[in-house]
Amino acid sequence: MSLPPHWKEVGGEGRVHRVMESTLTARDRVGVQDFVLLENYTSEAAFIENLRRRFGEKLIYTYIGSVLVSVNPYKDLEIYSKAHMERYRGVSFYEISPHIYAVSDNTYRAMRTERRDQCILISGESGAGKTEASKKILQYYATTCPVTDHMSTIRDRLLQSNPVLEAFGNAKTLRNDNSSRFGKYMDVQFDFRGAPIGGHILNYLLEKSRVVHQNHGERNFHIFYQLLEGGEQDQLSKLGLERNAQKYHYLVKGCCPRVSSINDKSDWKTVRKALTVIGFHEEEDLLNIIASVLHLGNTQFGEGEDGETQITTEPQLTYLSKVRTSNMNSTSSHRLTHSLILHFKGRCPLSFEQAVAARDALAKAVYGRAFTWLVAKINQSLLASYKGSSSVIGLLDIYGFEVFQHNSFEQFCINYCNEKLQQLFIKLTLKSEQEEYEAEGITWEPVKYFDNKIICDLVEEKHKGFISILDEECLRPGEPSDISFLEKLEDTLGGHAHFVTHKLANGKTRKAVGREEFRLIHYAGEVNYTVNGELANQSVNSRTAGSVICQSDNQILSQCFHREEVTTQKRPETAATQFKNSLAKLIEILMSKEPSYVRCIKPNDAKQSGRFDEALVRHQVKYLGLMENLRVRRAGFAYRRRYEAFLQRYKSLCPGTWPNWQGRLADGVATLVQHLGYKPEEYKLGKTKIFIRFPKTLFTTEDALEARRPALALTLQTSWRGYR
Ligand code: AOV
Ligand code: MG
Repeated sequence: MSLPPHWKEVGGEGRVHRVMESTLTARDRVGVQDFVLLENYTSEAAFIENLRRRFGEKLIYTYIGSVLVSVNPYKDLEIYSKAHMERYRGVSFYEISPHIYAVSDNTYRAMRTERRDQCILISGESGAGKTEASKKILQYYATTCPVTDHMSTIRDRLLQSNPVLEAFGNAKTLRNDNSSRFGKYMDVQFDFRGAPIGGHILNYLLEKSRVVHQNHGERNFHIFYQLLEGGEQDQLSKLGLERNAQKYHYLVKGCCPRVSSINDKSDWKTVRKALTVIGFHEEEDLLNIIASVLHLGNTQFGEGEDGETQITTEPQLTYLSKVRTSNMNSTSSHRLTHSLILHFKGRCPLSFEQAVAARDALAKAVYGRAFTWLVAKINQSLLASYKGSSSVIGLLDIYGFEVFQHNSFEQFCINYCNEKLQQLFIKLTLKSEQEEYEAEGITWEPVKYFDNKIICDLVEEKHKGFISILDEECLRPGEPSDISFLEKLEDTLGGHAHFVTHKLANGKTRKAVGREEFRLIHYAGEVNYTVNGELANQSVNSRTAGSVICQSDNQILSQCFHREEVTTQKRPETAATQFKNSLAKLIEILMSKEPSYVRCIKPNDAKQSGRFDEALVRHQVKYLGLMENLRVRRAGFAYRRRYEAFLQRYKSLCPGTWPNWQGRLADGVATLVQHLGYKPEEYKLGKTKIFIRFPKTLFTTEDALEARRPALALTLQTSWRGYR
């Protein structure tokens, strides 16, 4: 088969030719591979049908302009080999089928050519494939970027940080056998040659409640089971542990010690190896902490002779005091007892329930701090020694919008985080569209969309936002109360279009919202949050326990609990304010970079391959804001293409431009589209690009191209992205 001469030129060195022949098969062209090409782009049904058809052909990736939509296949597809990675190197989006590697590569090239920091924001609900996507991106860079011997250490550490963080921060939930229970933002730093030279991780809101409680069918964090299954016998004996998860109260709440898809024993080996690669020397201290949490969980309380609360499980206490100080003595043991059973304020004895709560709070605090410490440790190992100019690509793998039967403070934070990210998405997408129109000298036509800023304000506005009210209630003298908090919320936020309680304006009650609940109308849907225990959670203060711990000989623990923090009289910031501040910082980081988006979708709730549950997908399409995204993308002009690329592709259709156009590119394109019969309302010519309003115009031109070259099985109708 002889190719039209101009095809060899495109992409240079015959790359496009090779790419087209080897990758775009008939199967690849099922549906449209860019949603902007959908004829009926406002139809949600057409959107879902396109996803479904492609998913049926194992085509899990589809674009909306520059956004990658990914549907979890729940099976290993043969599309992640080194050969696949090679295929995506240096190739434009529109030349090849959609892939996470295309996003990885485009981002990398944009960073290198424009010298601008990039970030890839991965979102989607639990189990949709966010973490897998972020790992694939990292693997792509690790494999395709140039590295020297010295840099291979950093590269390996970047890769190995994953198994460690997953062991400590992931757990089996009902939705995902390997669910990340923390948010993660990771910067990968590249030098001027494009080699990875360092990294930095920020972690967000670890779900600490899991340390002491798991819902039915769920587990605690993987690391506990890994240690018990994989740890050597003498190691376990030293830690006073038995090789049986059933023995530990903190591990049996979910009645699910084993998971068929998980091999704790081999995962333990992987984690140990990863810790070695990271250059970790505090393993003993770390194991001590894991063990101490398990011992804490087994610490029981009873009533003493005078009705006071006592610890009834002596062995645990002995062990715990050992953890803190290597030279065990009776004072330390005594102090810990006190920290557990005495209230730090006024030293009043704790009731049985309070002692249990204090114990659990201590376990959560210890684990949470150790996790943060671990992240800091990994960051040290990823610190670049290189001081020259560098650029970064940030990867954000953060929890998606969540709605459960009962939603608590943790869901509130997660959903608030999603509001902020949606806000960022709206700002940046609209901003970049608008900027491009302006740069090209084309009139910007405002796009209608729902701006969720109103909900962000509801949560975070100074003095009258949700978090301010929560802080005020927690900082008020006396015990904070859930009821008065709810009343205050009502006083301040009642009447807000996105805030609802059980009280109706006419004095009646709304059945759908309980008395201890409030409802937020998020951009993605309505969620009822239970206030019950909210404040207790917020003001739980493990200061007494902390003050004992900060004297510990355990290196990790003493670094985790700083003395000043536990001796200060000031109440610490509430968890909500801390979270708000860390989110604000995250948004600032993201705003300073050029974003790319990966939107992950979960096809069914059964973790099954080949099953596409339309209702479930529709729900996600809605709350990921995909239709909105498409609408914005299509609002003005569906496509834009640089003049040279447009001419290159279609010049054979017009005698005036074939075989080569000699004049100004813009004039060449004008000649070409005039010959093709484009109507004035169908297109606009900018400074460097042609903007085409409807896909149909383009399809007609594509059809004409194909009619001219029947031998070339090429349908850019499906692959043409027209972006950048
Ligand atoms: P998540 O990160 O989005 O959930 P994961 O990335 O952990 O979800 O994916 C869940 C599971 O789906 C994985 O363990 C894999 O078994 C499977 N999976 C995901 N993506 C792929 C893929 N591209 N190919 C094959 N299998 C895949 V959560 O962390 O729960 O929000 O908090
Ligand atoms: Mg995850």
